[in-house]
Amino acid sequence: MKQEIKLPEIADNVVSGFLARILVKVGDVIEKDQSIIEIETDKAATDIPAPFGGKIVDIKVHAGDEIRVGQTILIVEGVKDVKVPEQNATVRDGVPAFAGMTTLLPASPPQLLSSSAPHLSSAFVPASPSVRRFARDLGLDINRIKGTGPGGRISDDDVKAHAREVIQSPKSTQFAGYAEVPDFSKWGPVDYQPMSRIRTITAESTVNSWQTIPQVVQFEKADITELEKFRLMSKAVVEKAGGKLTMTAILLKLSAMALRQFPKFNASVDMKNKQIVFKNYINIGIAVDTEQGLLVPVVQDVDKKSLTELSVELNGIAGRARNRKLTSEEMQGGNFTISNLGGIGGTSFTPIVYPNQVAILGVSKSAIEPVYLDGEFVPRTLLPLSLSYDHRLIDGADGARFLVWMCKVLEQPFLTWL
Ligand code: CAO
Repeated sequence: MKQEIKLPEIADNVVSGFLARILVKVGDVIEKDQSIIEIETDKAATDIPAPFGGKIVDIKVHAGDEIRVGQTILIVEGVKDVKVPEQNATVRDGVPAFAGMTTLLPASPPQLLSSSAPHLSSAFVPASPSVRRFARDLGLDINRIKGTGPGGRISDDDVKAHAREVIQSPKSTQFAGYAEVPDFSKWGPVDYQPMSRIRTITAESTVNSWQTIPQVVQFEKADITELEKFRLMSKAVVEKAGGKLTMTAILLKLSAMALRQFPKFNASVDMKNKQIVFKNYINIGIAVDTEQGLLVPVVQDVDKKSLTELSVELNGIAGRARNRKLTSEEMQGGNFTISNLGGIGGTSFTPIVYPNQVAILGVSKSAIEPVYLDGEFVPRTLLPLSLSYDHRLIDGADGARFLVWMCKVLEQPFLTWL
């Protein structure tokens, strides 16, 4: 009696797979559960076992084929043990799998092979999971790689050859140029203005940051009711010294303390050398809004200066920024930045981390709000803060701890003296 062996279900919603190897040949006498073919999907390489034994009289598939569930693989004669249609399925990590199945993703969660897993398309690319992973690790699209193996199968060497092509292509070493914008005058009158140097630098630096730094923003409101009283009381002293005791000056002082307390925030990520650069000095950039655009001068050695000294220096650099009198040294070497938009308004915003820094503190406008304290609502002055940080180095819990610490000190500044 002749009997067909068909491709059984491999996993939920996987409708087909790539035939990597045929493990038997016509004339072989196979036993039930003997592996007959090796099939690969996006997530796993699987040996398909024979559901019954017998002599192989025909093989209906070829290496390199995409075969679908239910498609005939072999014809077997002299069939033994025909009542075993489930093909020795086992369950691994909650996922139905066959004996001999190799899950290629370490500690793969069950859903990887479940209904959320992508279906293999009819345009299935013949490449083993390890080759796919290799291409993915190099940032290459497997669909663009030409396979030189049987049936166009892609090997490691094909991936390497494609990588060499990409690296050597002029496009990868030369900037391809910005995209053309449409002719807006088709829809109404327009004026053209050349982009200033400051605008160009801001555009390039923010794009650099956006493309290279995975950013997360943490929000918090600090109760600065008591601090505001202190600020207003102490204003005159600072004014005598030629400064202005504003929230920015206070945050400068406080940020220096926070950077000492949380050194990760005073660091840079060096991906090229796979290292973190921890800095032992504390220089903080201050975003200054000028008529020409945004400038970010840097206050050096903030931790070594008093609040009065910082207020005077802040006044000086903000003035020089607005009068275009900053030196290039004053624009360099920042480890962290403060961007205070509270003098203008707004309840919150998400500042962008500067390249080569790992965090920036955004400050919005303080306002009196009702706060539930000791069983009643009382009016308190709250300062909204937003901390954007580089998730390559700083985890969510680090970000939350940093901002909570800052808020506590803003609420009770004397805590830092204890
Ligand atoms: N909430 C409420 N009021 C605030 C405040 C806040 N967060 N921050 C400042 N103010 C008040 C100040 O107390 C001051 O009030 P008075 O004139 O009544 O004293 C007023 O707003 C103006 O402050 P200032 O701008 O003179 O002083 P500052 O030291 O607080 O800020 C500077 C200096 C340079 C940070 C600010 O002038 C500036 O340029 N901010 C814009 C920053 C910016 O553009 N950021 C976006 C960059 S992109 O991320």
